[in-house]
Amino acid sequence: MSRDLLRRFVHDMLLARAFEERAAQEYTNGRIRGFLHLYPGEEAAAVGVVQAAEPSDYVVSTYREHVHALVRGIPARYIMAELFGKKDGVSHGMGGSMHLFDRERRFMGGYAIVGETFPIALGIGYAIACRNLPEAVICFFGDGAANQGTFHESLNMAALWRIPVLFVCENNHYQIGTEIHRHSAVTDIHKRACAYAIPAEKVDGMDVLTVYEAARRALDTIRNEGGPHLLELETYRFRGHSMADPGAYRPPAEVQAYLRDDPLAAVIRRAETVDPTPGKHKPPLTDAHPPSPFRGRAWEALGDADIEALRTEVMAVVDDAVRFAEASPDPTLDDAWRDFHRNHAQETLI
Ligand SMILES: Cc1ncc(C[n+]2csc(CCOP(=O)(O)OP(=O)(O)O)c2C)c(N)n1
Ligand SMILES: [Mg+2]
Repeated sequence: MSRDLLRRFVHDMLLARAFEERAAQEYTNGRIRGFLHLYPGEEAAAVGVVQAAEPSDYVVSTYREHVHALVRGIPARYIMAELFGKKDGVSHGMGGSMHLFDRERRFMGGYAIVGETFPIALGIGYAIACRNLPEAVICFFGDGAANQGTFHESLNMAALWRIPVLFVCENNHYQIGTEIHRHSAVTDIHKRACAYAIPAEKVDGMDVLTVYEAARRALDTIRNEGGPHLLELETYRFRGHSMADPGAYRPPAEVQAYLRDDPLAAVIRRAETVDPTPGKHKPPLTDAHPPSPFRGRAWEALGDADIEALRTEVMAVVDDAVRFAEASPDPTLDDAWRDFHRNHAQETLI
């Protein structure tokens, strides 16, 4: 594995954690209002999958989407400004935390409605399939969203029409305060894909390298053979569902156990260790697949100084993002009115 890619993973995971923890602080300071759903604990999912995508692929995400947007390349300052509701935000302050959108980077939105992402991804994928392009859509969703009707409708049509969508379930075991065994009859979300003959795999979502490999394999298959694919990433959120939720429904021992499995600490440990041994990576949990491209390859370790330099770099990026967001003006009523009319002008009535 290249040292550059390893450095990229460490950089993105550090930036993700620092950005989200700073957003929590700014929410407490009263500078961010409304709902704020944070991602600490789940970073390996967004980093592994989005890094495996091509710039020509599309990403559709949920309301817990800041990190997907960051890894996709939206500068932290435009995301933070959107969280602050400011005019220089990526959605001009009209969307807030749950509605980041950047057409140029093919980041097709965060969505607040659970299950809303499926038909949107399907529509984009349909347009790709009609033109026979070598592109794919990545559709993130939570374990709770797998119980929405749109999940089943969209999987059925994606399989039937061979639509190039990679469905990615971030299974963090909770739907707000409801634990997965109390909201799902089948708790292995990937097993539901077989009802629509969609190939699916479940992997350790706390290990960024494992996630990256699985996403690469899935995207290769989509590009070479067409049709959808589903990945289930087992992960955990360290914070409550949103800033309004102290998360008291989770046993402290459970939270402690997952904290010991921190994906950020894990990638740093890995980056600091030269990997001499074939087969030491955790095998994926299900399904036969080709050998990992990383297995048996040594990589040059990053030293303490490299990691410290990356920490300093991301802290500077986050500080700059907050300064930028503070300095940005509020949108005016005229701005809102103009956006309203722009949307209205593009409505198609049938
Ligand atoms: C259609 C709909 N129903 C209910 C809600 C309220 N709601 C917001 S988040 C959420 C839980 C979703 O859990 P999951 O899909 O597991 O995602 P996670 O928050 O764990 O990332 C619910 C029920 C909503 N936003 N949309
Ligand atoms: Mg969940």
